[in-house]
Amino acid sequence: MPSAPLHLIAHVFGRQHQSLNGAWRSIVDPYENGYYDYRYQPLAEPYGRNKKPESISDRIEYDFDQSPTLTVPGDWNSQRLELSLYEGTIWYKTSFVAQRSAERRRFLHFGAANYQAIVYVNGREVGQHVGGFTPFEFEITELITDGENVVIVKVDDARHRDGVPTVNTDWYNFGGLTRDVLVVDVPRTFIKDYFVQLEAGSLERVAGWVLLDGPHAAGQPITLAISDLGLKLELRTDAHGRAAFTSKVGTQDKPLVPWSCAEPRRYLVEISSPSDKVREAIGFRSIATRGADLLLNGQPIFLRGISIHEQAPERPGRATSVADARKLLGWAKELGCNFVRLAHYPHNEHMVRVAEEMGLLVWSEVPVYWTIQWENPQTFANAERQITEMVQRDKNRAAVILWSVSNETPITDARNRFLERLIRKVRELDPTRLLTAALERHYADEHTQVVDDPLGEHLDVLGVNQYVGWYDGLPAKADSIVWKIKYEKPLVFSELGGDAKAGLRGPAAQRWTEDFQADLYRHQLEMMKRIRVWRGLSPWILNDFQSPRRPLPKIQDGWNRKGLVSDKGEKKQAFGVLQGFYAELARDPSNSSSTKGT
Ligand code: GCB
Repeated sequence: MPSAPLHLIAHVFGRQHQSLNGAWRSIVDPYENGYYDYRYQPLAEPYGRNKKPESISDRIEYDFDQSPTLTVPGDWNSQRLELSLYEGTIWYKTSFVAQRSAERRRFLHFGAANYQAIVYVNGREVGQHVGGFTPFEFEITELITDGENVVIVKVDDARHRDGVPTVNTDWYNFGGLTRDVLVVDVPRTFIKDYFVQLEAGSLERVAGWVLLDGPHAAGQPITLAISDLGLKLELRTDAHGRAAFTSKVGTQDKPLVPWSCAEPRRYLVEISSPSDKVREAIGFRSIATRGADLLLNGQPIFLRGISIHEQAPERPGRATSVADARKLLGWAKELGCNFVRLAHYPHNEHMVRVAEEMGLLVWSEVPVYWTIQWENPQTFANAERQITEMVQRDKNRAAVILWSVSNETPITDARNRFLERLIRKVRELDPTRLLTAALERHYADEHTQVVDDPLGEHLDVLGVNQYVGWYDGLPAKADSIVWKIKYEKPLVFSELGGDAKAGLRGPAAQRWTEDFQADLYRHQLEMMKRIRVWRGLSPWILNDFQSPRRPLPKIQDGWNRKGLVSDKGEKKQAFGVLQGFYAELARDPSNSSSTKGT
């Protein structure tokens, strides 16, 4: 079976395209009857063929056009009550009108489908994709017919022990075509991809490449211009259609204003080839470490963050739209954040683009979560592919400063080898950003927490999840904890926190109350201030999110309640505590890491 080609088209929303968002016909198929026969062999004519009876005696046992619809983008779970805990296959069908063209090529692009997709166009299988949170696309130029064209997708969100993530997570397994679907329309030879960023560690030089695809990709002239920076480069593609460059950027009259949280400046980059032209607003900034310091544009920065799941604000289901991104990230801004951890998988592209517009730095990660099969080569290939797609999609986003390879993974040799390979892969794909992972810590004695995970050696920034005061004792326990960090590297507490049911009040000692959560944050903040290498935090989490691991009636009811904002949009007391701390920090950054600490 063909799998989706690895190289994605850059900035699909900026290309000529037709959106396939909207109501798609759907067939729920728990036994995969539309794919396998009664001997469990793949059918010669799966539902993807979209067969219709040709005579009154024909027996066809499905009919997309009489079947109910599901909205795309969107998870199926929140759209129909009977699908709320459904895991398995649903078939989707839509159609679009097009004309064949000798000059144009068409690509069918999916923002994401959770978890596995098999795609058919006009009855032919065009390919498959595994991984629920990254984009994929197939060229369909030769399959287009004049008039109506039918797209059918088998989406299967069954969890697998060898998958990425594996069967066990603390988030809802939302299934379906959860992100935008587009038909992208490009010239025969077109600008497929480009990487335009500052050279690692530099504020003066841009470096990157442009990739042409098509019959005339080799030896072609390419112009790359950033007129607001007085830059115009004349390049030529090599035999592979690629043109690499490095150049000084900015002039005396037009100096580079780096992208920053206070001034998220972006520049219009225009790339043209003989047959194509693309434009995109791109920001330029540098990100580096020096000892335990994190430097944005050469200046030390403290990450005032919050973790976010792709949970829709104020309703069940996945966040899918620009409006959702604005709402979620608007809360982060209100909190006083300059940083968001987009957990635990790549979020939709709108989130990253809106974050960039708002001046929020981004940590982006892949769902290498808890207990992946470290020894399984297929599991590695799956993770590697997901991380490649994540980097490909967002490599030109100035907001993204950290790629994270994993979350709370148990230390073993096999795990270390797996993650070290993944790190090497990301560094090859993107030499400009920092690498991190959300690590665990352990106790050396009753009061000493130690971070000495061997993976730390290979990371630029240490992410550490810890729940002192929630899973680990009561909030006051934080007062006596001392931290020993093996590495002289910036430390970001990538998680901390506890559950509170919005509106539930009581003494601070009463678990599940807003008061308990607020008290926990106060103790946590004081503890973290004592750590010398502490350079940021992204507490768990911005808003309550759905998780089947959270059944407690009247309190959780299927929701992880560690949000600072409830599922109805109410802000809990702890929101104010963190907001107060961030306001203080923004006024006086020296309040973050005390030099007297451990
Ligand atoms: C964690 C996980 C996160 C969970 C959280 C919790 O350590 O990284 O996915 O949701 O704890 O609430 O327990």
